[in-house]
Amino acid sequence: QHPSGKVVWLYGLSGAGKSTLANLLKVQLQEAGYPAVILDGDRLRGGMNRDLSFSVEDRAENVRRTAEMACVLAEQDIISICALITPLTAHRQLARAIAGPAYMEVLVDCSLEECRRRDVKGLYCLSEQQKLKQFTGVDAAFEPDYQSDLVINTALTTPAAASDQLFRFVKARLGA
Ligand code: GGZ
Repeated sequence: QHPSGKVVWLYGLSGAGKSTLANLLKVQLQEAGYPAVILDGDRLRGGMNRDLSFSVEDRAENVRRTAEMACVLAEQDIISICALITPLTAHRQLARAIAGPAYMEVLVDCSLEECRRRDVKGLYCLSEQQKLKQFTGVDAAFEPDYQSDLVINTALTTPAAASDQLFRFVKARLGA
């Protein structure tokens, strides 16, 4: 039984706002006294997962490793905020299967057009110039699921309001 260990799985397109939301949620949880850590896909791919590509199979392995890590942390009453694109329904099913009842799935929803407009890291531009292959939403599949436990549209809310909504959702799941 792990009463306060949870796995908050934020998924969505590159540029949808996963990392921003993860950072804001972490601060709110910590201020409320809950130990929380961020497992960010982009960050982990720089080290632990640097052997992985963006093929469907390697994305699954990326998800598997991250979910296993989150599970270990949940067993120690830590809330893991995972921020990975996790593009396919099968990828999210894998994360859910690993994390079990601790898992909560949050779609960080934002249209491709808006992500392209933001283009925080210039990746949409690179992909347009064919300099980046298998880019999610452009030439690699993305399957949003509007039945996810929570759906937050970051084009329609401020980061602060989105984070408040997410914080309330997680707190309710903690029974707090
Ligand atoms: C998607 C890519 C790609 C391709 C590099 N497709 O927005 P970012 O930059 O900071 O985060 C993205 C990150 C995606 O890694 P994940 O581990 O979250 O993806 S997955 O869950 O699908 O395994 C993006 C950057 O890596 N990036 N190339 N081709 N994102």
